Amino acid sequence: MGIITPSNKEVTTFKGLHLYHAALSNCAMRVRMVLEEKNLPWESHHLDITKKEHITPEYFGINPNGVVPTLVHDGVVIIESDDIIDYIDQTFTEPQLRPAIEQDLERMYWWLKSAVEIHVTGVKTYIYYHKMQGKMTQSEEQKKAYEKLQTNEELIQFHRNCSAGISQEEAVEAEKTLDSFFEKANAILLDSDWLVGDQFTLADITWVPLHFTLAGAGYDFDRYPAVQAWAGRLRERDSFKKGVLEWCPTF
Ligand SMILES: N[C@@H](CCC(=O)N[C@@H](CS)C(=O)NCC(=O)O)C(=O)O
Repeated sequence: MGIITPSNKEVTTFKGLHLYHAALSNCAMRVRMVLEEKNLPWESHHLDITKKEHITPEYFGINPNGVVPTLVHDGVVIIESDDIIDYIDQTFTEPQLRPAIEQDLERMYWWLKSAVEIHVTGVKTYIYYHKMQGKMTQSEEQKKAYEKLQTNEELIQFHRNCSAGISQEEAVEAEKTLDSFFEKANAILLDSDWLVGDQFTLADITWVPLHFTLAGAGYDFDRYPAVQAWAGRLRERDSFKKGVLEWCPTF
């Protein structure tokens, strides 16, 4: 996905960095952390997703999936958190948040893509079941408005399912998916401070908001002590304090 042509042309006149985001969104936390790591000034367009502020024709005209985050840089619109953080790192190169070695770069992208791939079936399902039940339910009227704007079938199905109530079986499957990734992360982090090579990269920034929000939703990280130690190191960074905790002190 990455760069798109928005139907809402207003944003194409924007100058500088503008971020459409939500305080509690783990996808938005990644982007805020990267902006802080690079010390870049940015303008906030906050949308309270629990109040459905993102479900408007104006916002779907900027992000056709109607999700946060969306970055607008000098009128260029970028969607999908993994593509956004990659774009920022390639555009504003200091400090570099990617490894120099090709093989490590592939590993870094694997962690980025994996997080996006399991977002709905793993992360969102687990969090909505354990933490957000009731909070994101759409009324009949909201459902109609949403389905008129939304063309992404996976998201339509997810929100229908959410309003009907995510089942325990789905939540258990989501947990299994998450377990497989955190087991792998734990094995890597037993011998290394960071997920890829010996360098702090976009891979760590991608996954630490998942640790933060999943822990807040009751996911048991005590099974993964090396992951816990890694999250502790990340929590010490200013980018975590500013990009995550200042917006969302607790999840
Ligand atoms: N693949 C997208 C997922 C974005 C996403 O699902 N964002 C959530 C917050 S973390 C959202 O906007 N949820 C509101 C909704 O689904 O209506 C990305 O990585 O940017």
